[in-house]
Amino acid sequence: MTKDARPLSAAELKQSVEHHLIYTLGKDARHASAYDWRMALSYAIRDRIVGPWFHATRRTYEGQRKRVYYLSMEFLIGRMLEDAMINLGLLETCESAAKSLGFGLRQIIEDEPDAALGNGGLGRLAACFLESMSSLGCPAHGYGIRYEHGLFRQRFEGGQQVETPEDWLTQAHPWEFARPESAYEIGFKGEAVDGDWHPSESVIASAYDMPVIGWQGRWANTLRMWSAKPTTLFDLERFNSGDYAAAAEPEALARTLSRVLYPDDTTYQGKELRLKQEFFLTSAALQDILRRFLSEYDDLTKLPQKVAIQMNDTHPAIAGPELIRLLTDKHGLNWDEAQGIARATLGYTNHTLLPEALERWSTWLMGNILPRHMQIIERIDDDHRRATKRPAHVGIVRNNEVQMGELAFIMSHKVNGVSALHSDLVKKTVFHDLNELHPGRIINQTNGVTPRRWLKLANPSLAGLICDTIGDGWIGDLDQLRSLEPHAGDKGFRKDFRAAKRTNKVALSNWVGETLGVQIDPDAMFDVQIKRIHEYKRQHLNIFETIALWHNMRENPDAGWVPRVKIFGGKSAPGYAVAKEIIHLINDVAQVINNDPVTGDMLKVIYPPNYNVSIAERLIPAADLSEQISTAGKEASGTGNMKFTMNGALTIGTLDGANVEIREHVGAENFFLFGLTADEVVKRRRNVRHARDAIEASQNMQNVLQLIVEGRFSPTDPDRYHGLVDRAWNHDHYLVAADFEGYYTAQRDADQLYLDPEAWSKKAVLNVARSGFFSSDRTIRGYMAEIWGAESALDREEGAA
Ligand code: NBG
Repeated sequence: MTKDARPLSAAELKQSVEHHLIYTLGKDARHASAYDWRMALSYAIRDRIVGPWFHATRRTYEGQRKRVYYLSMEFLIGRMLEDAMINLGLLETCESAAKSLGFGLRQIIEDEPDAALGNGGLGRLAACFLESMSSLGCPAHGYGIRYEHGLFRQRFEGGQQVETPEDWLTQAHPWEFARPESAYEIGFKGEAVDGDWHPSESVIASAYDMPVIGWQGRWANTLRMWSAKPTTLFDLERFNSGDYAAAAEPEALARTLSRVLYPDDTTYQGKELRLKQEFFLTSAALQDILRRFLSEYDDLTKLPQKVAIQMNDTHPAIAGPELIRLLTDKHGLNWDEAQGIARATLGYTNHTLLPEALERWSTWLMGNILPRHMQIIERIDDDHRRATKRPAHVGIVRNNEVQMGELAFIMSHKVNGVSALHSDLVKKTVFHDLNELHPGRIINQTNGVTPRRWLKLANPSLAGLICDTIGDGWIGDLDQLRSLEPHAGDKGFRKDFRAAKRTNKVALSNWVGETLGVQIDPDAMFDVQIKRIHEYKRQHLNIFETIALWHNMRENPDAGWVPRVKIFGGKSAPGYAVAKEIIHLINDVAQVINNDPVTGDMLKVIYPPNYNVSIAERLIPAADLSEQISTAGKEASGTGNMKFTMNGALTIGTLDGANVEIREHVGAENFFLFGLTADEVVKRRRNVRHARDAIEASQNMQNVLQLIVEGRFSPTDPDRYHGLVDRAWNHDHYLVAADFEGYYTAQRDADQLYLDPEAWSKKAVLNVARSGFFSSDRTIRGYMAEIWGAESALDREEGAA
């Protein structure tokens, strides 16, 4: 712990909160609302972060450390107050200070808006990485966009998803520091002649910094987010002539750039504004990186020794051409030198193989928005063609489109996938040819999640039990969970473990009762699927199984069924009609099942709207069963799957993404496996009758489709799901039918095990004990050693890696 982060007493904290209430917020304690107390407490906590933050920056400069820059269009950070309190070790202090000030800490924590600057796994991974880089003392900056509106809010109307804008920034954001002095001009369009680009449009990227504090407050890095501002405030001449709308045009144009997060996840749309956002983030970050580098060193050829830049997916892939442009056009380096430096500095992480997600821009659009970059891209492509003698079908510019995956690959010294299976498929499929031309460039870094937020913060009852049993070393070194293994055989420990789970289940039941008005039984099995709604993730497989189970329960109500609560959470992209139909079906089915007196408490379906990080923090600790049921070969990794394992849920899943490694780690006997493998999926699809054959062989599947098609769940609109049922028979691209029976059987195996709480909890304990590998600390160490060549700036005695 640094001097600046010395322990703070509750009395000192109370004083600091009072001070901020009065002098920062200008509020009298007698009239303070929850919001005021939250802001005052946040400023008081923020004060404690500033010390370690300055210390880290100083240390990085003094040691001339290599710095890592993580470029990402998304950082799904969620709430920050509790996370900061926990990493500073101030949770108890805050509790007593809150008590003496007369407000409830929980209420204050939950008053904070959930910063939803991301869509799903990719954005949440970036947030876990930031936290781990700080916990490990890896000198790093995150670079992102300060979207005014994060991911839309989801409501259900008549069971259908309705989107409304999210507005986290309408309140002051206490964790950020505006840096108006860090501003860069970002140009678009215009003309490029002989390396001389004259943009016809431009905006200013203006920085906002958020400190990211690591575990035990030993180190803090910066998340720098760019907000777009106009180059000229408004056109005074037009204003004076009375044309107010035209006068405000420059401002409107700029604000649009950082106004909203694109709500698509694993789909690419080809919208001009999106390309502009990507360039806005990338150019601002690179200008800032070069400015910082040149403030310390004068030789740009040394850039790769002191700087590593990671591209989170292809979204910032314009970094290759932009870095070359800055090095040649602005700093006078020659082409070959610049290209070499850029490549040695850049790394690229691929997060998906779905063809609809691979970004490509028409050469017309690229040439129009970024004319100079289009020239550079063509030259990179020509150089690559000449240097590698590649086959004709390989290249960056193909079919009049710029392939961003190929561009990112060719401009990076390392390309990584996010799980062992995924990295293997990256080599065999999307980048097959480039992998042959550049053997060794593709490596794997299996994803991870931070145990500070996903175990200690989200699950205090289990975290407390673990600390009482093996101490608290696991929080900074998750492999230590191994020492829990012998306790799996200890009856007393298992009882405590079940009690911790039950505490979380009771809390969730209460919340569900209060917010959704549905009573659920905390002793039922809580079966949870939370993630974006997508056909490949197969929420429809889950709801089909629910329907089959309900039908069978009704046929034979006294067969000793294991009570279940099926819980869903997740948003669909607004334009994704099939995913929206699945949401509608889940809600329709819930309506019927939850009101059926025959099945009663034996089966409930719960779908809280507006799934986000905070809801995940409630659901995961309360889960018994984790649904990871994607079509094999489609889910690059998954990270929710890891959070469930860490929190003692058993997984029912396919051999997809990181499920494969989870199963290897926890043991095949502690995992409910079903379904086709990635290879089998490819083969099965060749049989055009695959769905028909599977349905004809499954009475369950026939019953399900029959119930749906006859309008059992949509009595006022019996035709509602004809399209869905037709697709199940005739266009089942994700092989729901082929995997259905295996899934149904695995579910019944889960029921059997649940009937024996001792056996179930033994397996659950082993899942926790063997989840150490899935810490994002391990992942970040891998990136540092194998991609970035970066070292921890913390000494061993300070708890470095
Ligand atoms: C997602 C994958 C997930 C993976 C996360 C983080 C995109 C493009 N990809 O499987 O679908 O866990 O990335 O790597 O969002």
